[in-house]
Amino acid sequence: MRSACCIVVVCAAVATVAAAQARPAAAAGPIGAWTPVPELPGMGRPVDTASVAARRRALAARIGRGVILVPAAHERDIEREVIQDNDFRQSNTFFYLTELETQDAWLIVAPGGETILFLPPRNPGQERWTGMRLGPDSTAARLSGIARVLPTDSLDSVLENLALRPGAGPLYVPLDPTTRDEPRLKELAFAGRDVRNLRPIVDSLRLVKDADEVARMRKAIDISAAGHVAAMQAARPGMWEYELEAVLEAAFRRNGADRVGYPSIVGSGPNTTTLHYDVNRRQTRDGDLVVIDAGAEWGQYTADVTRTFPINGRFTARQKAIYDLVLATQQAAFDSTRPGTTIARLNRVARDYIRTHSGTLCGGGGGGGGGDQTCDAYFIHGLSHWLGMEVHDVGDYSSPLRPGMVLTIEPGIYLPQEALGVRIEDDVLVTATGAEWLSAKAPKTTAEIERLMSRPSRP
Ligand SMILES: [Mn+2]
Repeated sequence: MRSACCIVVVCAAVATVAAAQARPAAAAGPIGAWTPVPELPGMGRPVDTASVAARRRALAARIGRGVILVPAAHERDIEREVIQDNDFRQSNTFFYLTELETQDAWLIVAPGGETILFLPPRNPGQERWTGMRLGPDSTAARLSGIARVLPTDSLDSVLENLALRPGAGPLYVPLDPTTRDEPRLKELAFAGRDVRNLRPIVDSLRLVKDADEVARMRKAIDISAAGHVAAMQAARPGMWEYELEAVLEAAFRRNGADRVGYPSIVGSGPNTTTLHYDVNRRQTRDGDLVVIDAGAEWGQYTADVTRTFPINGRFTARQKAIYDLVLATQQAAFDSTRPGTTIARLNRVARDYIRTHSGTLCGGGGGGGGGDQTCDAYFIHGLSHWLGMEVHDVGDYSSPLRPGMVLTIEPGIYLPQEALGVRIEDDVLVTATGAEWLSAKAPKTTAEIERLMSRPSRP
């Protein structure tokens, strides 16, 4: 399941580039453009067959003895299920092991990594409604890179032969909200089989992204940066928050985003201090700051980027003082990001930085002159979370960083008495020697933001 938000609330929780991003999509082409595979449902994207095979082998090696059984997500009934938000999205576990956006499929990975894909038979009458589906045939074998593809009605007999014979070892299935109502899994569990949860094992593999995953994330993040740039350029005092949201999400879609990774947060003035404000109904006023916390999803992976900017294009001295403190805090945390450290340690680095560099910027009566307290008491959420197929991605939060992990770094200071909140959030890839900013294409210094906003584009 995806989180509906983008900050971990618990405390455990470039101008030239910008100009390029701001060009009309037609000039450079959409960022998320790809070559569709007409034979896949929804003209899906090509499967990186080598990457998914490597993930399945890694999973089988981790498990040793035992058989893995994973269901795909099901078609949703648009008459009865979540009718305002009814597009099909594959289950992350199934996607991780197949990269197929195919409904009602099943996957078996047997000891040694032998893989069998089960697909429902095609139904031409139904495809008039749903569009083409992948069927159990040689096309599916070619596109998935899985040689053995069988119809779903043979799943039970194959499973009986393979997994349920004596000595076969446990049966690993994902036990999570997406499979809670899966009758087959219930039957296996209630039949007294040795059924174990696959999720913790897959989730630990998902912590370190492979090259294909990083490429997908870069695309989602570049699309998101283009959206933030578009929103900044469109901003005018008097605009409604939802107008900014529309500009932002139009740029996401124009650049090929599949959907938003989570509901976009567009908070102005007092709403900048509400962490998960996503109502987006207030009219902005001259002098407001705006916090936009929004990420596009592309190829099943999501970005999570926050920018704070003045609706009129100019930071006040007070806004700039708070902003620059948040920005420097983020840089301090980034400078400490390298293999071996932990999110908890980065959190401490950020808090120490705010405490020792904020003087008496916060507290007091507010109103523009600063106060009598350091600002760390106003940094009320966690610094970082993992990022991937989920905005708060899976995996153990105490894991020391390793190359290939992707996390957010998102300090913020929120002063409700001044209607002044600043959050800056970037997505960061851990490298062999340190870290790489993935979301640097969204302008971030006050000078960069003011420069961008002084060259507005009329949408
Ligand atoms: Mn976040």
